[in-house]
Amino acid sequence: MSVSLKLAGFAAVLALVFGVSVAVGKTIGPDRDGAAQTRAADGDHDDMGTVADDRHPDAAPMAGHDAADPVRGLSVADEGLRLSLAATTLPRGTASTLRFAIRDPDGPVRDFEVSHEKRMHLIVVRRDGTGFQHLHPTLGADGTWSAPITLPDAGAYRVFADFKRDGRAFTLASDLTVDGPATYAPFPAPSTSTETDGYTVQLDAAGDTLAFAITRDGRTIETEPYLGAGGHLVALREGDLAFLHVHPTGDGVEFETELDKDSRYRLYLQFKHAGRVHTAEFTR
Ligand SMILES: [Cu+2]
Repeated sequence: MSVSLKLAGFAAVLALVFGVSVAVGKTIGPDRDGAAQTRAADGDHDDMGTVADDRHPDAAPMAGHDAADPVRGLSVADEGLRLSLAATTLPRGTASTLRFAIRDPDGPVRDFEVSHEKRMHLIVVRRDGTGFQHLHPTLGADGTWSAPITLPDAGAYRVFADFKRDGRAFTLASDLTVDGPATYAPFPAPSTSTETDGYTVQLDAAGDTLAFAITRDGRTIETEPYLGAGGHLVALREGDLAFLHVHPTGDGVEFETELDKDSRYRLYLQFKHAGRVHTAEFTR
């Protein structure tokens, strides 16, 4: 499978960043051509044509753990839909607006389904796993999604659009750059405990099950419903930022995952308590 020069260059940068070789068989390239030229008819789509063929229409919303397609977020286009960023660079440290559309061959798509209380979930994270943001953009009449965003650090970011349409869950991703000097670090060392906003979050991993215990001032807290679940877990794989968005198996914060045993992941657990959403990060 041929890869464009810029993709090869991009892969080289990734290899530098993460110190690992990068699989380039799938399209993970920057969407630098701009909105005007983005059409699902180009090579990206063909590359991915077989991935989702067996995805069942009744698949669970945003089913990152869908057995048919456990790895998501490596492609800018899939099944005729393309994530098209209005701009591929944003200024550093200033309030700005991230605009994008999901396009099919006829133009911007507007008929999204509500999944976990929203029609679009947008994850923005720097390539080294820092700066995680989970946003809920608003859809304009012309099919353009927009979300206010501030990116304090320069660097290469990954933008994941997580949505559902025609009963199918999609995670399309594209690259976004914030110009300026950037220093990247590998994922932090694996840990089973972290602090966030005064909460202590413990990770108890057993096989494919990831259970979290959340305490504040030494007392266990029960999470409040957040987007229709007791918690949300996003896992990003080191090396290619393959994306998993997992929802709890029950009311609590316990998740069934299909993490690749030989890879490291950055985990982002989001939970709501006392009316606010908190994010706890782990390396697994
Ligand atoms: Cu969301």
